[in-house]
Amino acid sequence: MRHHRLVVVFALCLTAALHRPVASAQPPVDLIFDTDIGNDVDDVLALGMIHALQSRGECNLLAVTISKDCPLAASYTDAVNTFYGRGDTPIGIVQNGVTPDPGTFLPLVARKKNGQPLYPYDLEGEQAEDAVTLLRRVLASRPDSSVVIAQVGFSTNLARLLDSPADDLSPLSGRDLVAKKVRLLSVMAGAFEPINGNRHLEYNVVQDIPAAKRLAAEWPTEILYSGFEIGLAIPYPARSIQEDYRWHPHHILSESSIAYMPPPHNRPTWDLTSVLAVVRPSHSYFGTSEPGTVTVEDDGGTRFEAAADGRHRYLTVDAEQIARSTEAFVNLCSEPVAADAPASTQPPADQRRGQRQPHRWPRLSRRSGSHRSRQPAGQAFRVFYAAGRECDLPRH
Ligand SMILES: [Ca+2]
Ligand SMILES: [Ca+2]
Repeated sequence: MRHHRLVVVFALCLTAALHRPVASAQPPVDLIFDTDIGNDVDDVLALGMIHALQSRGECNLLAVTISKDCPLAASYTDAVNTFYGRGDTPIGIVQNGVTPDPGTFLPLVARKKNGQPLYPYDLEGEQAEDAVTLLRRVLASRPDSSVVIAQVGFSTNLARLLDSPADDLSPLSGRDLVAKKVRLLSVMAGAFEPINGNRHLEYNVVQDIPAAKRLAAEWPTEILYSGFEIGLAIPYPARSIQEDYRWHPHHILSESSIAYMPPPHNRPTWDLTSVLAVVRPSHSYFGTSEPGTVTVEDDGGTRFEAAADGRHRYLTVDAEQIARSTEAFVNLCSEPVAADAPASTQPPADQRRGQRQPHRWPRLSRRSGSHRSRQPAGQAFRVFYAAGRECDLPRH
């Protein structure tokens, strides 16, 4: 009898373990994602990867703040968060910022199928909170030295945060609030190697040089820079975009990638590197430089000078690390949404009909024929891309 009970308890524990995300040995990283989402698609893959890491218990997305001054970017971000079952994630957006054009894939949020939105959201961009206000509110609510920020766009929001005065959210100035609450800032910006033999003026810096200069000079915590050369060395495989997302008939990551730049195209993983490096620091996906100081020059160039007491480092990567980080990016970005995600992330009802497990995504099956064999390679994406051709071609 006692033996029987033990078996039952063991079976229940095993069942529970199989149906819960694998918890990391480390506590989840409290993360703020500051992004220029809409300008290039690596921001989107990075946000999807954050959600996969959160589902695995490795991070906790506190807020998304947007440095691209386009209201549609806030709605699109809400749609991505909703796709992953986290539509209540706070979103803030820059006021009077740069790059206001909607670009190529933000307009996907308007797409409908059978009269229903393909990517539901409930945040109209004009209603999004001011990014600096949201940053102050979130930081003030968190334990000291606990928050990690990944900035993968312009430095506009974080430079303004430094300048923000005490208010009813916190008695601290922005600079003091950051010094108290932020543990680490991870930044995709700059270049710390020549690119094709030339000094490279990196986009995220060039779009708001004064803000990038102030961030480098005045930000009070350690900064980990991912230079242009790191993401460039780790291309996200086009094969993955074309094949690994078919568990969903309209996956927002793959369809945004295709709207941005039609495959086959191995897009660099710039923004993904800044996230993975700080959520999984113990995995050695990257190396780091010695400590030093980054200076942003008047034309947007970045210069690093080693110094034992410097607060800055930059990422390095070797061939073995490129192979391992690529594998991690592909697996995390394309990982199916947890089966217990809210209904908003499920496929439309007409696509669920006839499935034996209506609350689960369609899964690839070797025995019954894979998605690929039932659906000729690339067909679903080509059909959708044809429907989305009013989108502009990529600008760079
Ligand atoms: Ca929402
Ligand atoms: Ca970006």
